[in-house]
Amino acid sequence: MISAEIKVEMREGKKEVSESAANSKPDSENSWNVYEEMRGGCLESQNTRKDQKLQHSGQGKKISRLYKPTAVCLGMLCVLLLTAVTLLCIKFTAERHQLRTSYTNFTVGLQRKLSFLEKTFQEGWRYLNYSVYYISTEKRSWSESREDCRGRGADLLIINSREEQEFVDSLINCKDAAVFIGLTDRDKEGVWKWVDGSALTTAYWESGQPNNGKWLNDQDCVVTGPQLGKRWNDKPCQNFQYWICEKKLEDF
Ligand SMILES: [Ca+2]
Ligand SMILES: [Ca+2]
Repeated sequence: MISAEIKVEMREGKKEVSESAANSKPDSENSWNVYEEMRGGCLESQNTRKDQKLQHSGQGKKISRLYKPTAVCLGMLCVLLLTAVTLLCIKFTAERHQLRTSYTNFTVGLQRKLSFLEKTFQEGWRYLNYSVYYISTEKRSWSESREDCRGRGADLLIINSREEQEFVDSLINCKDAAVFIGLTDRDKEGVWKWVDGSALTTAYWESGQPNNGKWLNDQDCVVTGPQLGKRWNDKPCQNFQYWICEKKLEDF
């Protein structure tokens, strides 16, 4: 009995083995499948990398296209900045040169004026309101007096204000005499004009003057002096008098 059961089990076992063998494939076939799967994976991987490379290449071209105008703009900006800086440098240099020239001219002018004032003060000129005044130390006719003033780069005094009149009075005081000024009616009697051609507007005549005297000559030239009360008197131009010159500082 027992041996019969064993036989049955052996037959069944053999059958299972044969079925199992029939169901199972050979190892070479499995290896091929694995190879095919790996190859497919590699190809897929290669294709993916190729696609990525193409994508990167496309992005690179896009970036390159964006960089070109940016680079051109930056280049133009650099050129503009360089031009602006150059122009500013040129302008700054020109202005500095102009400023230096102006400063030099101002300094030279100031030194010249200071030298002039020093020299004129030494010669006896006195200063008031951008004018200097000189009273002669000798007496001459009106024409000779004017000639002397012109030789000094000046002219006979023109009185424009009471302040100037009083200043001149203070200068004349020590002379104890009247001095010729630049006022005359030689061209037309009674029409008084200053030596610069301007008409008389404000006068400081002594009482009773001008009277055109007429003892020997017409009185056509004016003198002023503190001893004359209201200061001015017309005198013969041929008379010998001290005189006063005026030089405006704007003239030198
Ligand atoms: Ca006269
Ligand atoms: Ca007179």
